[in-house]
Amino acid sequence: MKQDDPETVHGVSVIRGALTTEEQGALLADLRSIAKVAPPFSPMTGWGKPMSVRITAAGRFCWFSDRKGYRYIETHPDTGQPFPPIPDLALRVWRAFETRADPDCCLVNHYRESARMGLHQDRDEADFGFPVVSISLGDPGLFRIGGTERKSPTRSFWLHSGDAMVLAGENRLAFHGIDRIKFGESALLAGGGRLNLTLRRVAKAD
Ligand SMILES: O=C(O)CCC(=O)C(=O)O
Ligand SMILES: [Mn+2]
Repeated sequence: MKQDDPETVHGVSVIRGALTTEEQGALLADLRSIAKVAPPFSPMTGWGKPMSVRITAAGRFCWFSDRKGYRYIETHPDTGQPFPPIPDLALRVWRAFETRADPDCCLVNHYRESARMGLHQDRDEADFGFPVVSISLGDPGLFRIGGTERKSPTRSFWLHSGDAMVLAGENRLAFHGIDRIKFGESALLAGGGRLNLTLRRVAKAD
């Protein structure tokens, strides 16, 4: 794992190739085990349409959305079971950025061919002093980031397999999303697609 100083891409800290190809394969295997016990699902948006991304999680919390709104849940919506532990490799990436406490949520997003994620803020966590750390696997995703208001100007850049990125400081509450992916460009996922892990601290750290 590469833990050297992150580079700044359009004002965002990114470690390009934080995970080696071998580590990406190992993390993918961990995610497959997670998906077996916590099957990915498509949360409903506020206006009753399913999101194009499928999600699952590891750790204590999983983000969830339905007509009642957004929140974190502690048991899988279909199985009723708690989520499996966060993979070690993902914890090691988090600790390269934040050592005061470990994350209690590792959200896993799966983008298939035409999936995207609209501009949003990550603001359902208790303490914005903790970062959101993202790890990308598989096909490149075009990441867009703006400011703390929806109408703030945005800029975008590609996130590639193995890249780690952190939303902290002035970027912690920045609007961001994924415009599209370059489906089939990476060989990591046999059928194509992109996986993104976001590590978060949802509950207040003791
Ligand atoms: O897929 C990504 O890179 C971003 C994911 C994201 O913003 C989220 O899950 O809140
Ligand atoms: Mn987000």
